Amino acid sequence: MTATFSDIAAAIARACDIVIATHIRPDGDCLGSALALARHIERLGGKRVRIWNAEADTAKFHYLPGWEKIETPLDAGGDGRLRDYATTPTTADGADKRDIVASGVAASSESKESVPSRSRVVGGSRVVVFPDAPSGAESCDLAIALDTSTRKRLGKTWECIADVPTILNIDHHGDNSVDGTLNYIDPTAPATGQIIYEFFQETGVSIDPEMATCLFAAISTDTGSFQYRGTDKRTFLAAAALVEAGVDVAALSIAMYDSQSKRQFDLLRFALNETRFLCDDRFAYFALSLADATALGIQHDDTEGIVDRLRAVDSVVCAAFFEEQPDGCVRVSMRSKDLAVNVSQICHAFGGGGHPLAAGARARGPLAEIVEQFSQAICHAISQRNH
Ligand SMILES: [Mn+2]
Repeated sequence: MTATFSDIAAAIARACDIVIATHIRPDGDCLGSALALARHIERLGGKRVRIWNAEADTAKFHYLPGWEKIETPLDAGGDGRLRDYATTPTTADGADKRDIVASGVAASSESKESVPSRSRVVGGSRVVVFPDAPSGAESCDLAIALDTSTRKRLGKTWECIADVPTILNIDHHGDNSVDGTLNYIDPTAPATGQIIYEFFQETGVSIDPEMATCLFAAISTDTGSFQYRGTDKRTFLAAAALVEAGVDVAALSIAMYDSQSKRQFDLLRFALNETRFLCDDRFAYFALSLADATALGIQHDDTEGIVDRLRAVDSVVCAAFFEEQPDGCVRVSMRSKDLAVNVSQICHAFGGGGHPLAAGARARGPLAEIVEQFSQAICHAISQRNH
């Protein structure tokens, strides 16, 4: 069902135990939006609210007030470990029995414990009991997915919230397919942070400096610092109101944009050397093999933003970054400057998606083959554009 802001407010008002779910490869938009919304819910009082992300390391978002509250879904203890969540076959009586298997060196006696089916009836209504609950009494009656266009993008978090009675899906991706109980999708918003800001504004929520900082960061990071298409008067009005509410723009901007590691700089230097141009310099791409990533000592998320550098060349209409993954997949990240070259459509053909001018996919196959397949599709789209 399509939701209005008052539906969202009512769903939050009704709920007692709320989980905010954010996507894998988290960005400033999903985490900033989640933290601002969580703070609002906390201020309402009488509710429990948690923010979940399936990836353990969100420390680079330390500039978002409250970032340390972000948890991995099966690790509410906050020790930073990400646990694998293995599903065992359904039992004869239909109950779904699951094991939690701790991964890595920290595996201990608790590493394999049976947990009951997560869905049960409490006080006449169905709630979900999470397997991480020490007493088994922990429950959740509202899950809010933010900035996430597909269930898959939530990673393991989706498995944990799938049975929650009400799933509220708030996003700005036009191709959102999460299909929650309540859906608020606004593709005209350049960031989920702007939707959350407008929700606060229209439902009379006062925005404190911490919430303002989170939302400003969300909007700034998703609009390429107020540059991308979709950034309009509405965006600047939101930004102005957030600055008025207490954002320290200069300090926040340094934390967001002028704090890359030397390792990331080395990767950029390598990327600039290795970038290839095709299609009369209108398509630029950089392909990073696992061997080169290892040699450079690349860590999770170091590659963020590389593709944007390739787009900065004046002749380039479309830029792509290919990253070989340890699991045999290639992660593809694409940017376009022209709506006639719709990278979301191209990525869809390979099982991915996103926005018309910024999209991604994961394709299985050798790096060189994937590069070739995408390059053909992109060059075809670029050449069609001129006819
Ligand atoms: Mn976003």
